[in-house]
Amino acid sequence: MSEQRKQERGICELYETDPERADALLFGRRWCSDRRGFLKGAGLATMAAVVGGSIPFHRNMPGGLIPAALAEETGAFEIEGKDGLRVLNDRPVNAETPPHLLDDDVTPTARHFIRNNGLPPGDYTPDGWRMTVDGEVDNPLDLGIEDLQSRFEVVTLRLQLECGGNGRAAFNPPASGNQWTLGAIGNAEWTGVRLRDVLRAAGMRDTARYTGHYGRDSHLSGDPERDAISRGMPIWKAMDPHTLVAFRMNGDALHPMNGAPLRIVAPGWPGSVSQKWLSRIWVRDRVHDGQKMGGMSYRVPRYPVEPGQEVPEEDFRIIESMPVKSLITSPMSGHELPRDHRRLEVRGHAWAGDRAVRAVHVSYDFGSTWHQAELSPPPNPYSWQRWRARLEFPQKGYYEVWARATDDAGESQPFAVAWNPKGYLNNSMHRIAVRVPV
Ligand SMILES: Nc1nc2c(c(=O)[nH]1)N[C@H]1C(S)=C(S)[C@@H](COP(=O)(O)O)O[C@H]1N2
Ligand SMILES: [Mo]
Repeated sequence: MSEQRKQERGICELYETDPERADALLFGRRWCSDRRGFLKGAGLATMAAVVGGSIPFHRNMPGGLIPAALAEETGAFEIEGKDGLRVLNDRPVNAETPPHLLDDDVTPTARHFIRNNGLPPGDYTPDGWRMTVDGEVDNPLDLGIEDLQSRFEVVTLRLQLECGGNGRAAFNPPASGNQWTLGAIGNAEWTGVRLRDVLRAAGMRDTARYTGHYGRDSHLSGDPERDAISRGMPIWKAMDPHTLVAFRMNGDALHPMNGAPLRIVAPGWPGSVSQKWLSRIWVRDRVHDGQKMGGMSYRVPRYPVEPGQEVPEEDFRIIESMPVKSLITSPMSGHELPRDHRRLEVRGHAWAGDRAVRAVHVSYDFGSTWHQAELSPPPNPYSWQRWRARLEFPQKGYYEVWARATDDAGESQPFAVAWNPKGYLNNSMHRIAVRVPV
């Protein structure tokens, strides 16, 4: 546990305690575009201008150091093909999208978050890539991407993918792991084949209960015997027609950090089920026991617990569907209305794991009154849904706009975080600040 904590320390935190190591880690990265080139040759005056003040101890600054002030800024570390993401960690790479950059109905690839547990494979070319299906099947398969395309129906769907730990940063007492705020969610358009069709072609036996997924990334330790992550799902979820083996993202090849050239997309469930860099599906006669299936990984207590409470491991259950949630994607928090304006369109998305969203309500008086938003149906099941509300503020002042979605089973988002030891499933309401000047 403490080892994992060390390895998963956020880069900003690392800058505070050990800037030289942070620096070394950053500069060792292949997937960083060469931002440091700009800083390396930069004189002290430029550096001071960038951080917004003179640097009294500049003589002590290690060469090539990216000032923490800059490191904390969105976009200070760039990942090729990604735009505006906030990098939480570089080893493994973890990056989330600020809510106002998630306004599109279809999340552009450049704005889809990244959650890596290990080190990506380095080779993402589709030619020669193979995936196997074995275990509780009569005809084990060994397929290339072209085989998938030619043997099975190819479908395109908009699918929500959210990390089980999205929102962890709000837990108190804090939970270890990536300190995601709001942006470990995306709704890209994925093209691939139905996992169901592949499993049928493999002649799945009656004894099949669960899938076990394997990818070509490696464990952080470098030990080839250990998997970075190997999770799975019950057969009924694998057989859902919206669970895909995907080879295209928004009409193009997958982004290397989003699992190129082949991945599972099991929408509505913790993102960890959606194996990237997919190489094997092991059909099992029992619940899979791969890396991060056991212990407290992607598990929550079976009953409500007090913040900070110790929960015995046998009282945990595997997370399945993610809970109902929404985001305000416009305006950005901190928005100030122009003078003499009182009206504002507020909009965003809502989603509900395996369920659909039935309603979204918005409040600007700290939850005293609620206004029903206009809500669009999903273009296909498992896509997030657009909502909009037109608000009129009664007078000048500071407001908070809160959004609360309700799913088709009547469950709504809570105001407070329902605490659990590993910081999963935080679906508390998103709120933004709005100022009405006059
Ligand atoms: N092979 C592999 N697959 C993986 C992971 C990983 O580290 N390795 N991370 C998982 C987790 S925890 C999440 S939330 C999603 C994130 O998908 P994304 O990085 O494309 O957003 O991928 C999942 N699939
Ligand atoms: Mo995740």
